[in-house]
Amino acid sequence: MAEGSSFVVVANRLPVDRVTGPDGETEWRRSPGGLVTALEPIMQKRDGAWVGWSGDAGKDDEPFESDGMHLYPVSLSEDEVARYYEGFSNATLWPLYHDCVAPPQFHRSWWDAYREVNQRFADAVAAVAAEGAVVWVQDYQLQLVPQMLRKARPDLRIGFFLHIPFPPTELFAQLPWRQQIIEGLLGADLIGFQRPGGAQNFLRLTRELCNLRPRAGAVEVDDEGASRQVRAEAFPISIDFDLMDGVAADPCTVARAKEIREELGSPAHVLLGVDRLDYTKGIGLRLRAFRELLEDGALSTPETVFVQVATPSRERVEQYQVLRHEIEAQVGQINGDFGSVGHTAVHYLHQSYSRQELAAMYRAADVMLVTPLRDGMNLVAKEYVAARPDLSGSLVLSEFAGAAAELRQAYLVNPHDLDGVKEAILSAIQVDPRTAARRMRAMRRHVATHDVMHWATQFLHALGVAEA
Ligand code: ADQ
Repeated sequence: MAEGSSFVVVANRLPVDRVTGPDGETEWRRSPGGLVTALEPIMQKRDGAWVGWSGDAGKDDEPFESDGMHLYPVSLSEDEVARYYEGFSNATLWPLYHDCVAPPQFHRSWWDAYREVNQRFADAVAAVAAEGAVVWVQDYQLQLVPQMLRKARPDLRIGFFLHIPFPPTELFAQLPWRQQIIEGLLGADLIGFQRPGGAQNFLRLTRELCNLRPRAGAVEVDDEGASRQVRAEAFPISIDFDLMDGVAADPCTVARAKEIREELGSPAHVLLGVDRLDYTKGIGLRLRAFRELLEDGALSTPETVFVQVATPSRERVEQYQVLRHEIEAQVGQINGDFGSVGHTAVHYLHQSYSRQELAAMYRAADVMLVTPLRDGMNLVAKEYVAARPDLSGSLVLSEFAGAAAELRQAYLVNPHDLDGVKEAILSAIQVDPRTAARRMRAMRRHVATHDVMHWATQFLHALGVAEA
């Protein structure tokens, strides 16, 4: 194969969104996100291609160019979106991989769609990858792609990165198709996880389900008589620190942060949560902790306000509709009990924001609450740290977020321990500015030196891409 790209990224979504203008014309706009930022230099240098779904069901788009990348849309029918994406990916794998904090649903027809769609992605990559190309497969929606691709194209070097946790073996064992998933992943040369525990869980499963003998972060597999090594390691993902730091330091952002505080009624303390509206993020527990602090009289309104940004997410999946009602009811009750005319206790914002507005919110908040029940990494925690160039502000962080392993100077909490969360919130509010600055400086130093470019480079080096 003479033509094709020597570097191919494959992810459920393309790194662009279709936007429709006022006259009905459509164009592609780059979606925000660290992944594409981190990969852009290498994509440009190596004539990179990105294979992914456009986000619209039933659309058959032609390949196109964007920012020096070749984009190859994979089409999905309405029915496939329902079974492969909303079903198997988001109602089976997502809860299963997040400690079953919601019950995973197992349906054979969802699995069939997952397999078929993974095959379509693998075929699309096989068609665009040059001889000996490097392919980087992203995330839980595409776990069968490495094996499917290796079958079609044994010449490729294949990496896989899982953005969410990889569960303990006892939970993973519930999956009726557990062996197929492990075998699917074993098609890769390198499998990246957010935390070392994920890699260990995976390697243990290769022994339990596939009778392999993992050793020292790797396992040998048999490829039609030839032995091949598969490595499993942790590569904690991160953010573009300089970008967030720069936006947050911009005088316009500083002015906007001041304005936000004024709009909130110039309270003494602003607490902030920013999450996709997802049951893994612990939004309900956090609201309960805040409510109890108001009930106890440890905090009061209007001196303290809580801003919760809950980004719309997976709105067609039933569990998410239920969650939205629950959170909105909780917010309504707190505001009914503790608000007054002109003063709201919880400002609940079910919207998306620009990077600059998010940075202004981060800068406006004295205490950032990141309390997931389980989270692969949690980039919001790292963004908050990057958005505090003046070293003020405190981070309350769940020990069940991958980020907790790096941001040790945060107020680490077990989100199930309501009293512990309440104590941490109070400590974070009452901390003296010098201690806060010391903690923030240490966290910023870590994120600045472990940014998303560092993550991509480490992964690609381990995969054997010399010039990454
Ligand atoms: P997510 O579960 O989506 O990611 P997270 O890591 O926090 O969680 O990333 C969310 C991103 O969305 C952040 O960059 C944040 O700024 C942005 N965002 C949130 N609300 C927004 C809003 N209202 N408007 C605009 N932007 C908003 C999954 C895993 C994580 C892992 C990441 C990356 O679940 O554990 O950290 O992938 O691997």
